This record gives sequence, C-alpha cells and structure tokens, in this order.
Amino acid sequence: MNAPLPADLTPRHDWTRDEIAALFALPFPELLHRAMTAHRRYFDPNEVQISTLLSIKTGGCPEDCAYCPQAAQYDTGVKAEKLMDIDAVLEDAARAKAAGASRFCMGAAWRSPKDKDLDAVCRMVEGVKAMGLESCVTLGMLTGAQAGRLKDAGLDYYNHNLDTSPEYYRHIITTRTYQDRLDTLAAVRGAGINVCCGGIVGMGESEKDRAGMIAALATLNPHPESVPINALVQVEGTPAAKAAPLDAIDFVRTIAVARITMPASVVRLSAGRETMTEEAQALCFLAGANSIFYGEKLLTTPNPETHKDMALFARLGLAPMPTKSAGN
Ligand code: SAM
Ligand code: DTB
Ligand code: SF4
Repeated sequence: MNAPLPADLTPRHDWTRDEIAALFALPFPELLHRAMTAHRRYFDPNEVQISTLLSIKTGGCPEDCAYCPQAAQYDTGVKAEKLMDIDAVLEDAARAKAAGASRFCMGAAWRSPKDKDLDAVCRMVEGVKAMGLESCVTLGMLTGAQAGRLKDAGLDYYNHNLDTSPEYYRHIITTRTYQDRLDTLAAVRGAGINVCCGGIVGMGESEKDRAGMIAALATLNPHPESVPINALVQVEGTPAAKAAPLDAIDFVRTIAVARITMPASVVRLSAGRETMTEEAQALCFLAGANSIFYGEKLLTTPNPETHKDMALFARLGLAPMPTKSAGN
C-alpha cells in the first residue's frame, strides 16, 4: 500500500501527482474504504445534493471542445438557438423546485458572455434566488467585473471546468488555454462566488491524465466547493465520441480519488448517468459522490427519468441534502 494514509482529513492543497497516481493504483476495496472515511468526516454519506440543469442558450458555440455537441463546427444535430426569455427560464426553475431540486444551474453555449446578455442572466439569477433555490450558471470565460455583477445579482455558484489534465488538454480544446480557465476561476473566486469546477473522464485520456486532472483541481486553494466529475456523453459528430467507451470501475476510481483529495467538497456524479448501470451509480455514491443532476435532460442530452432516480434513491436509502450543508 504505497499511497500515503493521511494522519487527519483536513483538506490539503499540496497534493503531488505521484501521491494521486498512487491513490488510483490502490486495490479497489482499500480505495473505497479511504473514500468512505473521508466522506463521513465532512458529510452525511446518505445525503445527496440535487441540482437541475437548463440550457438557456443552446448551440452555435464558436469554441472547439472535442466532446461538445454545441460546438458549431461539429455536425451533431444540435440547432443554434437564442438566449431564452427570462419568464420561460423561471417557469422551468419553478418546475425544478417542485420536483425536489435545491439548485438550478443555467448553461449557455458561449465563449464568454456579452454585457447585454449578462444583464439578462443577472435577472434570471435574481428570479431563481427569489424562489428559494440556489443558483449556478456556466457561461464560459468571465472577467473580474463580470463575476462581480453576477455576485451582486446573488449568484451562489459558477461552473467552469478544467475538463482534463494540462497535458491532455491540447487534444481536446485549441480555442482557449488552460491558463484562460484558471484565470476565470480566479475571477469567480475573487468575486466571492462559490466555485464549481471538475472535468470529464472517458475522452481517451490515460490514468496518468486523470491523476493530472485531479492534481490540478486538488491543488487549487481553496478547493472548488463543488467538483463535477462527468463521464463523457458520446455524441455522434464530436471528435471525442471516437474514444473507447469508459470502464465503469475506472470512473468510480476517479470519483473516489476526488473525494479523498478534496474531502470537504461536494463531488457530483455529473453527466453520463443515462448509460451507466444503477449498480455503477451506487458504487459512485459509496465512493463519495454526493450530488447529481436531476431531471430528464442535461443541456442537450438525456439524463435518467426522474421517477427512476427517485426509485434508485429509495432502493439505496438516500435522501436529498438540505441546502444549508450543500457546499462548504
Ligand atoms: N460554454 C461554457 C463553457 O464551456 O465554459 C459553459 C457550458 S459547457 C457545455 C459546460 C461543461 O459541460 C463543459 O466544460 C464540459 O465539462 C461539460 N460537457 C459538455 N459536453 C459534454 C459531454 N458530451 N459529456 C460530458 N460533459 C460535457
Ligand atoms: C458539468 O460539469 N456538466 C454539466 C454542467 N457542468 C453544465 C454539463 C453536461 C453536459 C452534457 C452534454 C449535454 O447535455 O449537452
Ligand atoms: Fe462551447 Fe462550452 Fe461546448 Fe466548449 S463546452 S463548445 S465552450 S458550449
């Protein structure tokens, strides 16, 4: 057992790649035991935070993210639409709340928001907050001034992912740099907004790349409050869809390593549940995942039907996480 066993479970920001690679290499039972121990230190392991996603501006994106059905340059069948009306967004948010979500996440297929569009998004955030829901948006790159405007509107979380390791990144995106992403995360953090930042597994990367991605996340100081681990949703027409399908155990290992290295963060079993077995999802919850996207659509691709998720929660004895303890 080469991976170090931490003396206590206080969050650390000095994780080395070798330490993280050693966690990935642990026997599966030992890895899960450590993840469960870390999970219990900061959370009730039977509680799961529930977020619902809405694409408020779909398709036609100028970026070239190899995984993304919304990039204009890939032929994926996703049609470009304009920014939704505020009223329609708030109707969806009310439905999400009635269905049991505690956070409403709004995504836009932009490289970065225009100031006029940001005005409308600020009104949406205010409306979502007024319903008693937590708010999250993901709009691409942000300046410090734009982050400040979102904070003033009451935004709780900004999602901006590192997506993969610094080395593998150039195989996935060429239209913005890793440093651009880190700069946006610094702007969000500087404005006092909670950071939601994770990545994608299953894009043909090696285990070393997965360790590199977790190292990039776990050396952020402070850690992101929310860490979405997405299993690639393979969409025909996107370059990443040519990668070999992801092994479910490898995905669970990534969740477990995220849990151990960022013990006080909420780790989201994010995209990819539609093609995952319920048993694999249960292993993710054992490995420390404690958030999901709930609702039958992610941004443009399907997510499990809500009644199936409710039945799964009942089978596993899981309960929604109350808002006050979600993220810390
Ligand atoms: N356009 C903004 C940006 O990229 O910063 C916000 C929306 S973008 C769709 C948000 C995140 O969704 C991406 O960073 C990526 O991690 C995730 N994502 C997109 N397509 C995905 C796919 N096919 N499978 C898994 N995750 C995906
Ligand atoms: C995140 O990490 N995953 C979500 C959310 N943040 C915005 C997006 C998943 C998108 C999956 C592909 C789609 O539905 O278009
Ligand atoms: Fe555009 Fe975001 Fe998709 Fe990249 S992930 S193509 S930036 S919508």
